[in-house]
Amino acid sequence: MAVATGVKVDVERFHDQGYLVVEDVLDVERDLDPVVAEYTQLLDELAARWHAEGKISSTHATLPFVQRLAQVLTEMGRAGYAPFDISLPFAKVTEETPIHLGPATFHMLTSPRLIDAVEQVIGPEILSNPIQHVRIKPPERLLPEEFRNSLVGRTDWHQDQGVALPEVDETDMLTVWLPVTDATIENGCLCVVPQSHTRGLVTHCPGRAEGRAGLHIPDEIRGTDYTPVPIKRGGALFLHRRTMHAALSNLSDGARWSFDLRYQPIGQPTGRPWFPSFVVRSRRHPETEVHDWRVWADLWRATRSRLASTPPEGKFNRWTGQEAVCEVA
Ligand SMILES: O=C(O)CCC(=O)C(=O)O
Ligand SMILES: [Fe+2]
Repeated sequence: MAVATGVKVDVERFHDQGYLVVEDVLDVERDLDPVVAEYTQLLDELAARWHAEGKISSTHATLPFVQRLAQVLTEMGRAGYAPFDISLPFAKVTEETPIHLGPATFHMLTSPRLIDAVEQVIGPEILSNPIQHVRIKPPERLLPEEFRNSLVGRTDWHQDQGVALPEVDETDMLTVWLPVTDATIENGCLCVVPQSHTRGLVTHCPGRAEGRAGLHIPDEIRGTDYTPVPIKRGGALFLHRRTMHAALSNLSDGARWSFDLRYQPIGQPTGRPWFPSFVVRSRRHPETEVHDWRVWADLWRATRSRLASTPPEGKFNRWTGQEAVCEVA
């Protein structure tokens, strides 16, 4: 149902707790259904192409979306997920590296009602930060072990500040997590440690310890208390950049599908300087706002070309694995 009035964000509670559920920030029919349609078509096209190329045994066209995705990914391996994501990898980018850049996704990212809510937290000069992902997680039991990573499987404990470069430390980067399907405890909603944003940046360790799929906060640092945050589609979870969070496994029979997006005041560094950002809203310079999805798509394509010839130098995060707590983990 379309809601005409604006969303009131409890900014005080956000700053106190480090996270906030904002309900009905998107219109399900206008903002989310087109995204589902866009991805359904994408999966259809990819399955047809990969089948024609002999890479998969069937187009699996009779399966419902998420079972079809699981089947296609099982046959394609990890590379099969790349065309769905809305970001590029850190390394080995070529002119052919896939990325999803569709109009419905752009419209969701720039939905005025969502940006009105974001504005209440970070002010009216708003940049879209390029640290952004789609996570379409099929039931865990349908995927092989190699997919136990945070895009398709469960997500380990981290602070978003901890997975970006130090340039992001003094910014007001806000994480906006949007469920496309209702997020429940069973299907792998996010969990947060309330008020953990007040503890400063904590050590993250590379994923060498058993059962870890990537950078994570060791349990000794995190402690044991956390809160699962189920959210209905149309709502959003706002996260402070230092709030510790993770996602449970998808133990349901359906999809656990979300986008995570980030916004920050214009002029602040993004933490991934080699990727493109753009102005979503500027009261001061409205002429700089990007409203055409093709402009956004071209920004990423131009970035891809640049990275194909000049890969980013240096490290992609600040951790070495030599931190004392990591060696005992
Ligand atoms: O959805 C997930 O599994 C992880 C999301 C996340 O870490 C984020 O939104 O920052
Ligand atoms: Fe995160």
